[in-house]
Amino acid sequence: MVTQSRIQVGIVGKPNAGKSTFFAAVTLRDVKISPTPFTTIDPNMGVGYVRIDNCPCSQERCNPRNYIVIEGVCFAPVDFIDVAGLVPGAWQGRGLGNQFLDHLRRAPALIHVVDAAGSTDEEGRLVKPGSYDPARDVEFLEREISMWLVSILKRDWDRVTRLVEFSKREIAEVLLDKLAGLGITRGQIERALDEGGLSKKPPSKWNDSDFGNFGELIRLYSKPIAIAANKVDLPEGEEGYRKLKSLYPNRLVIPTSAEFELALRKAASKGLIRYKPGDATFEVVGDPTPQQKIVLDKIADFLKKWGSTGTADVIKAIVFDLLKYVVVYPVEDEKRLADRDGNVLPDLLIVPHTYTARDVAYAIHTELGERFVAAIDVKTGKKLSADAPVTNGIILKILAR
Ligand SMILES: Nc1nc2c(ncn2[C@@H]2O[C@H](COP(=O)(O)OP(=O)(O)OP(=O)(O)O)[C@@H](O)[C@H]2O)c(=O)[nH]1
Ligand SMILES: [Mg+2]
Repeated sequence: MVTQSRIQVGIVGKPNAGKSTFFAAVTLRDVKISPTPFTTIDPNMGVGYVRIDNCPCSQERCNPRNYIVIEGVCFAPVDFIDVAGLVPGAWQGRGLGNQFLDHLRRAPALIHVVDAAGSTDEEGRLVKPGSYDPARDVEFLEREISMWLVSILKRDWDRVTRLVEFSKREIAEVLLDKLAGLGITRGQIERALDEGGLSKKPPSKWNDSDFGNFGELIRLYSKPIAIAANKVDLPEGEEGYRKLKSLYPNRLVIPTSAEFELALRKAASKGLIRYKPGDATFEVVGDPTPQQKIVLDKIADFLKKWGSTGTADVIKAIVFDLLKYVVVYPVEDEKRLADRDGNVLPDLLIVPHTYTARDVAYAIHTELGERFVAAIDVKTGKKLSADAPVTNGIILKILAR
């Protein structure tokens, strides 16, 4: 059985943007949601899923163990963390400050839930929809995330200074020790030092703008952010979404209605409708009350217009576009695509696209990595050497000593 640790995704944004609604919609956890700022104080953690269309289980009868299959579509678990709202100046202690972001240390990517309808100001207070410019949230929130990284960097900076200037350790190495718990790599640190013009600058000479630049660069490389342009179900949401999309043409900006997704998932769990996350439609199978029928009709119109509620698209975009991960199906019996006990495609692994066949073996089990001889791409029958990269959707048999 594969025991690879799951991808963790942090949900961030200002208060009242819909973070907990998004979280509840993807994890079905019952959490506090309300139209007042700072509803969430302690973080919510839960498991949601990334949708994998065209997985082999659309044709095979799978016996999944570490993922699920609904109507031929695969869903792999992802951990989500919903934290308190950030306001401008959080890094200086405004609102609830930024210390709570420490819960996101392990997350390799973030979802920024933005109130695209402009119905809340920068502190999350309700305002007339359309009267607040959602682009301001993108600017301030990303700065707050950078400043959080800077605050971690600055903790015990004297030690960095001593190690680099007196013990002559390399700055990249010292910073790696300091930042490794954030999932930051040496390559990312070197790149940020280089681009910030800081590779040669003694740590004792770093000024606020050096810290700021470094924080900004390391955020870009280590905590990529997808933007969920939320509340597009409100009439003002569409314009806000279009504005964000045109301001940030090279970013992932995805229109969402977390509220509608939550309603659909709740209706599905009550047996009122047939629906799975990411679907473009749903089917009424139960007996909704007239009130429920009105809501469902409204959501059906929304889906016709937007194609989906967007939440599943955000998760897919994070895993496959932002993080560029790939899906691998390890099997032991290549004829039956099964494990030793005949379970068909029991496991699904989501790994970085830079992973080699041997890295996958290590991800399955350290011992398997150590005993790795070669791998077989089951669909093509081609043999892969240890250093061969894996491709998305590959079914892999590992040959070991
Ligand atoms: N119209 C609409 N309202 C939404 C949507 N998502 C959330 N809301 C509403 O926005 C309000 C705030 O939602 P929450 O999920 O509590 O927001 P939050 O970002 O977690 O807020 P804090 O915990 O205070 O930081 C609630 O009234 C939600 O019902 C959406 O997609 N559309
Ligand atoms: Mg909340």
